Amino acid sequence: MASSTGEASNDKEVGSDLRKKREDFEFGKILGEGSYSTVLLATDKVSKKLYAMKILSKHHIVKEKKVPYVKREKDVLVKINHPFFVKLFFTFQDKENLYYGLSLAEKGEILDYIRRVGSFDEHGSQFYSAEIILALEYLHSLDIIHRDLKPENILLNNEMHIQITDFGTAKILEDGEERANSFVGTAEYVSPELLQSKVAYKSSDIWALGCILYQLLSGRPPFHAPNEYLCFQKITKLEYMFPDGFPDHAKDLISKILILAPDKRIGCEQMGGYQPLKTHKFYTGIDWAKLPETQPPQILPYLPAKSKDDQALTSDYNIMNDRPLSDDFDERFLSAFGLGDPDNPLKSSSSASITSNRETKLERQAKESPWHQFVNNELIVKSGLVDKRKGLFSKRRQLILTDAPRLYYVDPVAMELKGEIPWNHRMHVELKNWRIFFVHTPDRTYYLDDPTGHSQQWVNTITEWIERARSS
Ligand code: 3S1
Repeated sequence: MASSTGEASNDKEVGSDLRKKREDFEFGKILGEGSYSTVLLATDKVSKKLYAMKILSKHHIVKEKKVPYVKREKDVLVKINHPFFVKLFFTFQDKENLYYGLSLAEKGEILDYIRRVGSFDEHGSQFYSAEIILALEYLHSLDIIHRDLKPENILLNNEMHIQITDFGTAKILEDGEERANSFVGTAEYVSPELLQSKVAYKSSDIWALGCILYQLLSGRPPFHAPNEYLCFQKITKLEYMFPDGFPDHAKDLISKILILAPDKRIGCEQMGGYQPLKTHKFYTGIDWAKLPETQPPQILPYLPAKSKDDQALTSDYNIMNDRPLSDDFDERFLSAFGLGDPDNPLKSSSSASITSNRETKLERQAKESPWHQFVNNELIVKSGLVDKRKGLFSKRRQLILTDAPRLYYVDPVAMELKGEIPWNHRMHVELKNWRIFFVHTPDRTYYLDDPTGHSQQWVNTITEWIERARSS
């Protein structure tokens, strides 16, 4: 393994004091874990500089026959010098491990931001996909194909610019070589040619970019499926759709990227390279040369406004959602007194009566409520159907508030508990209009739509329980 970094021998010959060693660093939290490596936060004890230290176990790499991939990654990292890629500052090794000192991407994965807000607005999607394009243009100019580009590998630095990482599966093309063999990347971003003939082209990375842009705007990748096999089937059949509300210029661009033939995709060499991609209408206003110095836009959710009568149910019970959030009709004072709600028998109970009759009510709830099975024997305070929105997609859910207090959501067709909005003392609820309300938690904002138009009642009741939980 000594030759894999080519530095152990150097160490002995020169006896250099400059070479860093494990003891020079204070190690902190885990930043990420892969199958063959762990990345730890590390502080240089002398300079106090922070790094992302990638540590690979020599024994494990040899045992799993990953030596060529480890070499590949280092070769690529050494070649790369561009603001949109993580930088390799130093390497060293000891008896057990290889160590790579990488730039720290303080803000983590772009994937976390997509999850947090659902999807990015047009400006944010334009900006971040433009940064990815510049990064790929640079990488491809070095004849390197990434082969596993995905939102988990697109990190953000403190200034919120991208830092692409993970070159373990990258391929450096030899002189005149146009394609690379064998490796298959992550299901949802993998190109059809990689699936079918196991060859990757530079335009296989552009395919992944198309998938990522689609995900930035809609919240999920275009070939999303319950398992890998179905995902691969969708890719080879080019089976994807744009949900309502998807911006027209982005649709046009993605349609020109997600093309089965690798030599027909916008941005590939045969189609004139990066120029046609960078001058596409979707990128109007982007100053490509100044991108690394441009202040990134604030990440805002994409909540396009549209007509009132939506609810186009698809076969898998997703609703292509395009409801107006800009409809700012405010019923804050109108519904402050509350209307009768047949689904919520306990609605008007005072705090005192809830506790005094709790056991009796629980017994009745166990007998009569179809939702009782999901709530761990807690008393249901309010429950009703809402559309739980993620990006441009939404799903019909039974939202259940209990006196724990907890907020559960259940798939009302499958009658399956799907999850829970984690209760947190720092959470708050925001009324948007008569149908839409937000539950803000430290990790995520939940966009909820009460199709009956009584969002105010949800806001009131949840707020009441937040305050009650806070004061007790
Ligand atoms: C393993 C799995 C590692 C995290 C942070 C997933 C890599 C990771 C990582 C950094 C890096 C991930 C690389 C360079 C970092 C991605 N700098 O800060 O979350």
